[in-house]
Amino acid sequence: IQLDHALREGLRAQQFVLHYQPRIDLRSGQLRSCEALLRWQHPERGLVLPSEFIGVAEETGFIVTLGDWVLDSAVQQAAAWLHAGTPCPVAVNVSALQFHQTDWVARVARALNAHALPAELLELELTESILIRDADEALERLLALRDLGVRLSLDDFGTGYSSLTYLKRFPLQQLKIDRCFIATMHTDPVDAAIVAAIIQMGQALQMEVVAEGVELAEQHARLLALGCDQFQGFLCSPAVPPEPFGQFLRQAR
Ligand code: G
Ligand code: G
Ligand code: MN
Ligand code: NA
Repeated sequence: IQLDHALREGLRAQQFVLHYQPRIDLRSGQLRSCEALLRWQHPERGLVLPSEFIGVAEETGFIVTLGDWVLDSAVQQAAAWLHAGTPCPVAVNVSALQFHQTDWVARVARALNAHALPAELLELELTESILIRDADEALERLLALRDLGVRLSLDDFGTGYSSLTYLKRFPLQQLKIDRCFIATMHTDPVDAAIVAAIIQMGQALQMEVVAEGVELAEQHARLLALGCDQFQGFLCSPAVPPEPFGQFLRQAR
């Protein structure tokens, strides 16, 4: 309860910021897009990571308000990059509670309209648990979001229920391999085989496959050999504040 109060105060006091982590094309090495990751700049506690507050925000329902702020901020930032001549698609993490708001699709459309951002520059990262809760409702929403032109990505793939049925059924354009598999793919042959299988399956379903948490050149080399499309991870860069990311974009041009 105390943390919930502090979170609400923090949002009012503009203590939340988005950092951006680059996503790189494995073959060309080019910057393709980025993921927006929420940080709380607490006056006393310093930079607080989502693992310390997302859970509580989900329990109290504050994640809906906070998630609206994240969506609007990320869309505003992507529009600013576009107008600066350095367009970069931005991916936003979506919580179950947000996704299940009855007017969720309208909220997404409103954010895009408010900042005049072309929908294809916004990507929504969903987890398997969101899709499994009410598959019919989820399908309906995903189709509406696809019709808006927003890109849809399945986050943390491999850790949840991983039903192949819904991979086929849902209009998803991207699959993100969870970093727990990437972390051990160069030492554990079973994890290496799982990563290879996920990449093959993504390709068969014509989905873009992204590897998360790539830290080592060896992981990068193996992913490239396996035909993975993109990677994200400390090997390239952690999530950074908007200004250095903007510099990144200008250099990448
Ligand atoms: O960088 P990292 O510690 O930021 O992120 C930790 C976790 O918090 C990730 O699993 C990520 O999905 C989640 N997360 C980060 N930013 C957001 C956000 O804006 N909304 C939601 N719902 N989750 C987020
Ligand atoms: O939404 P998701 O769970 O994918 O959030 C990404 C999380 O992974 C964030 O906490 C981000 O800071 C973290 N992350 C990104 N790249 C790396 C990496 O190379 N290594 C590790 N350990 N964590 C990473
Ligand atoms: Mn994510
Ligand atoms: Na996530």
